[in-house]
Amino acid sequence: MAPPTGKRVKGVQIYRPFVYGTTAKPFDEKTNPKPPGVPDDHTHSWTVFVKGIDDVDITYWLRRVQFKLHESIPNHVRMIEGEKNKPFLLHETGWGEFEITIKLYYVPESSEKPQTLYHHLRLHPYGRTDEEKENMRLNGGQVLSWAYEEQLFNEPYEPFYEILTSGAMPPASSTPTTTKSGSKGGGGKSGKDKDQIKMIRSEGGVLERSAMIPLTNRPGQPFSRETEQVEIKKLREALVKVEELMDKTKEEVAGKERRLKELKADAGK
Ligand code: SLL
Repeated sequence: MAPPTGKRVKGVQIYRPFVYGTTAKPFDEKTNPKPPGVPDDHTHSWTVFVKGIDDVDITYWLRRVQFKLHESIPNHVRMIEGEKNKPFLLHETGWGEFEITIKLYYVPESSEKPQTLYHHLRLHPYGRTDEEKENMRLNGGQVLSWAYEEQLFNEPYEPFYEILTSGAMPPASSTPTTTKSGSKGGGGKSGKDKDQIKMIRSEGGVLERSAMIPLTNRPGQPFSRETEQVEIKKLREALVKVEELMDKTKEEVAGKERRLKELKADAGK
């Protein structure tokens, strides 16, 4: 961690969305043949990654990522250096699921300490329902376990603030702001930039160094406002169900209390 340079930008919080997780595929002669030299007991190939939402570059704030794998894997601690416009990723083969420790190292200008995430490598289809598991199986046999996360930089140092915001174009007026506080958003961009923003937004994409979430899902990009709305709808429906169950339980309790009263009254006769 480099010593801090400059002052902190007070009252400003900047967040940057990112995605991390694993993608696994069983070995199969036709669709995923086992490369030579892979041990007999290995059943899957898999990838663990950290990347920008919609695959935008994140190496301007994330310098390197350490993946700590299961100790049974040779050379199980791997450091991946950031390469512009490329995800931090690592390919492996194996037979079992385990927890991967993912340590994020930020660019030196940030003066931020590294942070650790934990992720369970999934090799086998999973889900709350059989339907969810089946959907996963249909996805070309691939098992995706991806998580959306937001990295928050609270009151970043001035040089880092410049890095974070230079090239982060201002969002169009109807879209979320680049900084959560919105106090310094790199304003005053030309009409041409705004047209570009509108165009990219209408296609559901996000801009380089922006904190925008895509509007819609596209192939290979499962995180968007659309997904969020679907999740919110599911939660609302679940809440209605819980309320119905609670009402039913209350009615049952009231019925039992009435019955108890009757029995007591009878016993007292
Ligand atoms: C399990 N607790 O029993 C877990 C451990 C370990 C997985 C899983 C080895 C790969 C290699 C491998 O897949 N280990 O030898 O390179 O399920």
